[in-house]
Amino acid sequence: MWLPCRCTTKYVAASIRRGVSASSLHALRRGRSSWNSAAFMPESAGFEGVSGRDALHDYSVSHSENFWAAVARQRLNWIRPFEAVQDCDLSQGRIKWFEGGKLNVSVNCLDRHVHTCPERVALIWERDERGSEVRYTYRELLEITCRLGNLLRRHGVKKGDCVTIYMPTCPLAVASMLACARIGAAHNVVFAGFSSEALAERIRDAQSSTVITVNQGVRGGKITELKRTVDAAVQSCPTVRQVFVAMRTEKRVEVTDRDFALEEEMLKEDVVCEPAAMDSEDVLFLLYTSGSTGKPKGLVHTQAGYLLYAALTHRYVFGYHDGDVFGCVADIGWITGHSYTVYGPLANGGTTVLFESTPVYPDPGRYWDMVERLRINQFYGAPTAIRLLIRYGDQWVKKYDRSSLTTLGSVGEPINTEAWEWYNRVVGEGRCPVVDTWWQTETGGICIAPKPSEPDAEIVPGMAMRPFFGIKPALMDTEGKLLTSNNESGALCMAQPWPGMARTIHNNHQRFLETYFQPYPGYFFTGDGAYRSQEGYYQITGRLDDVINVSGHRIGTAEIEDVVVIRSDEAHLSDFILIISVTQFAKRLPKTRSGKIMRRVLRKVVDCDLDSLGDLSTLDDPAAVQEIIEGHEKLLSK
Ligand code: 6R9
Repeated sequence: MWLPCRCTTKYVAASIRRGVSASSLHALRRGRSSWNSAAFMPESAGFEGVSGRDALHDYSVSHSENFWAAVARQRLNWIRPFEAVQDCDLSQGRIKWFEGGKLNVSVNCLDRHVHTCPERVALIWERDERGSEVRYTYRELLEITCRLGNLLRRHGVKKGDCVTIYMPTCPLAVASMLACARIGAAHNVVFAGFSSEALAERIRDAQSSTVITVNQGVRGGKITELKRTVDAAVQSCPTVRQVFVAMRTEKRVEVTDRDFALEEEMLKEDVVCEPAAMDSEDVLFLLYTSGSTGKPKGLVHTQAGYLLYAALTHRYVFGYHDGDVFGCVADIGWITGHSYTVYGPLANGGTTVLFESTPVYPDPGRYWDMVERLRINQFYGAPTAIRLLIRYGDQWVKKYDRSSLTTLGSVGEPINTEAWEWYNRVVGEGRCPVVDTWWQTETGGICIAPKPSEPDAEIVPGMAMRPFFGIKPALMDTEGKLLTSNNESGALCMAQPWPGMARTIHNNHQRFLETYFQPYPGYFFTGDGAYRSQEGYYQITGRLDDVINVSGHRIGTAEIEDVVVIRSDEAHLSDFILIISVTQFAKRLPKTRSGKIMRRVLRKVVDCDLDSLGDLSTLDDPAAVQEIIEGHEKLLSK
């Protein structure tokens, strides 16, 4: 693996400098007593009559064009300014932002920070081997990105091509994404845990001729033969012309005519690479999510709108400030890794952690040991990992100094109250706001989260609560009518476009329209259900295709799981227990590799509809499904 060639004393000096600037920033923040919207968001100084968070949110939806134009001008570096802020029509599924504008995403993530602070740390690679982290400055990351960009160009990768990246979370994976952006190619990152069949399907659908991978992966102390998986996959991918192989371990692997040693080839390249001038609406990347039926969907995100939205949400949902260390532990193979490990933090000139390991390797203290060692300020993880860690006990958390933490984030699934409380009380010592962030691959960035809010505004456990700037949620009833009151549940839709939303499904615009825009004409349909409380806060109740209908009441999985998990809440439990007439116990549930329970599979098993289980390529361990099927057969035969 390409390592920065610097002496260690420089790391020490850099971290001391960072420590000083971070603590002086904290002092400044403490001194800010009341809301000053211009200090909070400089652009808002130009928004007439706006003072306070709620007023700023109102403005962002009622004067959406003004809001996004000001933010886009201020926060992105343009090669040519945009002419139109937006050209969107949700009833047609047409979404275009900042047309006429030209920019380069890698310049926005790298060059502009190299000009102002070349030695600031961009990446801290928390390698699987504990305590062996490696830091990359902005200057170094730009250098490897340029070498990679030149290499891809020399090998014929052009604007409009799509490069598949099958790599664990590591600096060369980030540089590969940015190198694609630099030369105008799209990237398609495939989670480096997927099987060769799942990889092949995604390579074929993306029509990639170039794949970038590593010889072997290292995760949780185990070696995975990633290059071998690529070899198997490309057997059925006639489009693939070349495979670049980085060396994560010392192990030599078998090479074929189409393989190139990535680091060796990079050495031959220049450290300057001319960035392509991209249109705002050119494709930045495809990212596949599993569909509940049929093929996985390659959601398409474009340049300016996506980057702007990732940057703005990163800054304001997590309260990220210059000098902070941001620790998002999601793999780069997921949208969370794209938006909050790579694009959001780098667009903001931040320091971002690349976590290669697992929450329990070498022991269940791994996250908190890392927080202490890297002085992480914002930690962003998934409820599934939190629930796992609760079982190992508080001592694994308390062993480490977490005083650097200021904000804790959660994403991927509803976070049940018990997990939320533990995260807040044990991990955050009650002093860090917990932000339960709701969003999707389709939305590009966080849409609903407790923050930003006024400094003393309440945060309700287990609720995503407040729409982000420019986001206007809507709830629909079963007849497709808009629900306008509070204290109601319905299908969660978005009534207005925002720059971060996906633009299409690769090769299948029709499916894009049918899935997201036709169910509720004029609205973007998320597929999730939500409850709007008396106070107007949103709580996600789960996927609507998982909803259980009891005597006309549509009950979301989150609502049931919350009462079943928290057995102490007897009052609630008695309300629901009636609907659980038959219980099947299972050792484990079918989960995706990112930790989401695939509830639709359970439903199909209960319905005895085993022929239409849908896309299972993202399953962590298909054996779990088999166990459930067998358990269900036993139950039926009783
Ligand atoms: C970012 C991400 C999207 C689906 C989404 C919803 C579920 C995500 C959630 C949440 C409740 C939250 N989801 N965050 N449910 N509360 N805070 O996870 O993207 O992999 O596309 O999944 O995940 O069901 O629709 P993606």
